[in-house]
Amino acid sequence: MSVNVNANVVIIGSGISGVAAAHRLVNAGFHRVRILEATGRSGGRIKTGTLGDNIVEIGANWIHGPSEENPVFRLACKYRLLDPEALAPENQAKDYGGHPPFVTNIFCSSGRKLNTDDMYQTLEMFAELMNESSKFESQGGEPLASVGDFVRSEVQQRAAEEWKDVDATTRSLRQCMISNMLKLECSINGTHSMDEVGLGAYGLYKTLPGLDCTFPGGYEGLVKNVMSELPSGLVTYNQPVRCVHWNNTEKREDPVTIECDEERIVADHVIVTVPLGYLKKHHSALFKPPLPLHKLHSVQRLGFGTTNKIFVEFDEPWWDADCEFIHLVWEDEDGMVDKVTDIQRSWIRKLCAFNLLKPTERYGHVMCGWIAGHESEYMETLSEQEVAHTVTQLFRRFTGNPTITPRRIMRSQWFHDPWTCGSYSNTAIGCSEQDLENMMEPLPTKESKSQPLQVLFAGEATHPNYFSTVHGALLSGWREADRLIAHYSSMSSSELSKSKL
Ligand code: 6YU
Repeated sequence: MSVNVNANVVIIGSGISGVAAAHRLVNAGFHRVRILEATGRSGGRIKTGTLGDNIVEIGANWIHGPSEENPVFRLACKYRLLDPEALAPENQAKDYGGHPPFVTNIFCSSGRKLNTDDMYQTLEMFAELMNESSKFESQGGEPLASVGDFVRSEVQQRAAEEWKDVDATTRSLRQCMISNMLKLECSINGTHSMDEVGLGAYGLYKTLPGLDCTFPGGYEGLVKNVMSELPSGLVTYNQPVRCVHWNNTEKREDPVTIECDEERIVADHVIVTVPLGYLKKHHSALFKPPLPLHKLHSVQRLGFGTTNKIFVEFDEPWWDADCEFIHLVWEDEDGMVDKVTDIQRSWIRKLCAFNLLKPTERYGHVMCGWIAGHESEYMETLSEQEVAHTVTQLFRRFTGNPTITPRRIMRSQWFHDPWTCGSYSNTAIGCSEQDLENMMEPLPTKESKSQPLQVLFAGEATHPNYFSTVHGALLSGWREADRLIAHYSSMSSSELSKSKL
């Protein structure tokens, strides 16, 4: 459809979902679209920075499942943003269910490097259990409440059989490896602990085929290219929205008023794309009247946790030449634990794994460390010097080299970002498909006789299967734009002339 639609649409947030919604609406002939963005930039959780001369991703890293079905991949191809390997048909066909295999080095807290083959069986068992965890959703039942409980219980049972000939030291080390893998899963899922991720709902997240790839020029290139196709001045920066007044029954012609610090903006429709972390914290101030209870409960039930990155650059590699991923395994953690008891003293234990930035010719010897949960949130409160000191001690311990010193260290701070309040969403215990449905439901709800589609909701936490990803966010923006487009397409010409055309 392309018509001249005069409806006044305001989008809150200039992350990928907001930008995608604006793009779709403008292309369909809506010419009164604007985005209000709290910060001074577009991209939100897509944020490219630098470490020395290197481009690094402070937020989203990979295209998860880069293949034809993935709209981020299609756009990245269109704008020529990818390396040739990412385009290779064989890479698009690879399907690893969200857990791509990396060439791995494993170091222990006593300063030893393990033979990865010795841990192969344990890593396989863990991968199998994660795969099994995702099956309960379609089976309609869950033997235990959380993914963490399931993994621990199954490892115990399977170890009794499969590890029965193994000596106590090896058995203990394998359990320590499970602790490490659980911590890594916390980072992947954006949760404090896998004990907080619901087992039955875990399978709601769907993966796409394709070997995860990165943007050599930075993920922000995607946002910039989409933005370049929008009219200039469409985004108002440094314009935080404080309150959305909807169901304005007195002035039917302007059902929504958006309150900013120094301006009140009227609109026919508003698309809210603020992160779930922001919604959890500010919903009561953000909506007048408040969100209906069922929607509010879904905002509260869905999980939204912190995953941060700590980039570390070394002068020389101390890992194998072909290594892509490094695990740091604490040898006193055989309780299959993914959280620390004394966060202030031991937060560093949660910094469990690092991926090496490749190719080395481009990045040098830079790795990206993953740290999730409350330990990660505490890390954000420390000074850069304190973080650098503790990270340096960690590497000295695990390499057994008392003088090794990183050249540079840089960390992200997503929890203390006031417009994000964490990293991404997850299906916490008690969540179901219905919560994601509720998240995307526009206001007023269907039962109401008031003017429809006053407040629409997009953003990663509103996608039923691709929540927590860039492609999920992008698709949610298109979905809500399409909802408005369909609304105006279905109006008769007399209705249209009376309303907004
Ligand atoms: C992906 C990846 N990736 C790592 C890290 C992070 C994220 N993601 P936005 O927040 O972008 O925009 C909202 C805007 O609203 C923003 O600009 C605000 O400033 C603004 N705003 C807020 N309040 C406002 C107000 N009041 N007024 C006005 N404006 C306001 N995704 O595909 N690949 O590698 C990663 C990663 C550290 C933090 C990621 C990744 C998530 C994406 O970044 C994120 O979903 C989208 O960018 C969100 O876009 P948006 O528009 O919705 O919001 C198997 C299995 C298990 C299941 N889980 C699997 C997890 C897989 C995901 N993993 C991701 C991991 C990494 C590494």
